[in-house]
Amino acid sequence: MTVIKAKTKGRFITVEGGEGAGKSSNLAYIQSLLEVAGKQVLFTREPGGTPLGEAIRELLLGHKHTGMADDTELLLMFAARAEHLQQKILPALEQGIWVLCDRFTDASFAYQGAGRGLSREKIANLERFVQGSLRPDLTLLLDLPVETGLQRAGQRSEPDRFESEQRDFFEKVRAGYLQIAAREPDRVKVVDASPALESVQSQIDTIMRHYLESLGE
Ligand code: Z5A
Repeated sequence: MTVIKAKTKGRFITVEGGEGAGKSSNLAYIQSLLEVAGKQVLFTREPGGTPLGEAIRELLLGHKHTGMADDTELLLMFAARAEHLQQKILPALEQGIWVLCDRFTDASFAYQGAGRGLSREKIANLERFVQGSLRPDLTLLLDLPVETGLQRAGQRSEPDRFESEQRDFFEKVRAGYLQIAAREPDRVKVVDASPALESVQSQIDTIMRHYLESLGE
């Protein structure tokens, strides 16, 4: 059995947000801020990040299994996550590499928990099983009204299985994310993602600067 170490040398930063929140638009910016600060950064994403994880992502996002049971969806998210942690995230952190991840377990609490209605306890059990005590060091939550996010996302191509959900689902997801941020204000920093990109990046800049200063780096 692999023992997951709680203390690692690199830092683990995750970026979360609802539909069309602008994660993709801001991840390269966050990576560049870290690199300018002298960090070696591994950028990755969930679900996915490994060959097996990307295969699971196709099952989850594609339209082949539209009637997938909620428990199956949750277990597939955590199966991809277990592979991602063991094969990619933990080895990088142990080498002192900073890991920047597009979504992580907060997404399971927001989408499968708040969105689908699965119990927090069920998800927390899987979190403990798959991650041990490992949690992100810092999470940026890009928050914006559902309507704005859907309008932005609507400008893109064919919706995936999640993007095909109704507005009510995304409202629950947003509320779920904001609850996590309220519970863990030290780890989860909320960014107002509704203004122009320049203003969003200025907020991100402040958060990252404070975080690096708090580490004395
Ligand atoms: N999921 C889950 O259910 N449980 C889990 O545990 C995990 C994930 C890990 C895949 O995620 C799905 O998996 C996701 C949740 C679920 N489903 N959904 N929805 P994903 O992250 O790959 O997919 P996504 O959420 O759809 O992300 P995305 O497609 O990459 O969108 P985004 O990164 O947030 O947005 P964007 O592409 O950067 O921006 C959208 C558009 O808005 C684009 O045209 C931009 O140019 C524009 N934009 C961005 N920022 C601005 C500003 N500030 N002003 C104006 N326009 C802007």
